[in-house]
Amino acid sequence: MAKQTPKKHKVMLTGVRPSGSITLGNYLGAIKNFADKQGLFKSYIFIADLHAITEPRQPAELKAAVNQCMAMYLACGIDPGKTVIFRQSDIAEHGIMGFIMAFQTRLGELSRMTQFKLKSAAGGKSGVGTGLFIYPALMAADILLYDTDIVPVGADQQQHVELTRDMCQRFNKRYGAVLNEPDAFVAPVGNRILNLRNPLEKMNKSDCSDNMGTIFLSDGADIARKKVMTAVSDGLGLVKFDQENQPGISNLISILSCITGQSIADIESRFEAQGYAAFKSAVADSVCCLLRDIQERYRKFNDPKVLEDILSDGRARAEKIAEKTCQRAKTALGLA
Ligand code: AQP
Repeated sequence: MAKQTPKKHKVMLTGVRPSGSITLGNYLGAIKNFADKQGLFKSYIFIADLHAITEPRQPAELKAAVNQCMAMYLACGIDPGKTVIFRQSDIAEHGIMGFIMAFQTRLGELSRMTQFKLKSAAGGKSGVGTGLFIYPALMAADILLYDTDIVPVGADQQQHVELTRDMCQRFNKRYGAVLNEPDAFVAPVGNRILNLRNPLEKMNKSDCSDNMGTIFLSDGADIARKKVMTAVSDGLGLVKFDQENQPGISNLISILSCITGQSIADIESRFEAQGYAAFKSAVADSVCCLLRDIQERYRKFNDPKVLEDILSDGRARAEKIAEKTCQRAKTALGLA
């Protein structure tokens, strides 16, 4: 039986779909946490382009979004010297392993996924593509192929990492200790950045409020400031972290805390006697400063030759690991 060999280093992996411009939610919920920890683990980050085709897209737009995502990773501090950066569709094993993992799950489990329920309800059942239903199996494959131990994700993806653990346990129970069981890392603050116009909804790449509820990492300073200053608040006039009664203000506190590293308690006391205008202005300053730094680096890295070289190196390094794990799974199944 082909089993895992013991590892020298723990493995960390995450990915973002190139399904639009990267948002402040993607950054604070996943990319920043990954970048902060990349030296501590054997690290892999990928551009989840196969996940981006769960909905139909213009091919040219997808290609452009892949390059943008790649340059944004670098601009957000992902260091190719410490992290293997690759494009999911470059590694054929994601497709094979995704197919294998699809057979380790049940219709009931996939239908219970909150994101499937929310997005299918919004789209109307008849218009829901199979991709939305089945993609957690591909996500499990993405994670398991690299013997991943830790997956930094936002709260919306935690359930899918838990399902990955279930699939992994089921596979190992049937076929031996072949796959490594991962854990999600969900940061205590910033794991669910909310839409600035509707703080009951997650901040999404596809924003229904004329994009005024979502801060994109590519936003100019004027527009980003306007989005923060016009963010929905409440009539209480208190800068207090209370997600139930003050979701909009609590969201802005989380954003400020994640960007500056100040604790929630420190932020509350700093703005205790000040109104929302002063508080929002401080949040806007921190966001604009972050975006300015990211965009400066983005301009530096957005060179097709540089990006292609990094991706081709990442492909070679990721492929070696993915091939081995996939082979192990195929052998266990009797396919090799
Ligand atoms: N609002 C958020 N707060 C915290 N974390 C978030 N993530 C996404 N939105 C937030 C985390 O970012 C990582 C990459 O997510 P993705 O590529 O799966 O993004 P998505 O969920 O497809 O993005 P959107 O913005 O929700 O896109 P649409 O509008 O196309 O559905 C993940 O770790 C995710 O948890």
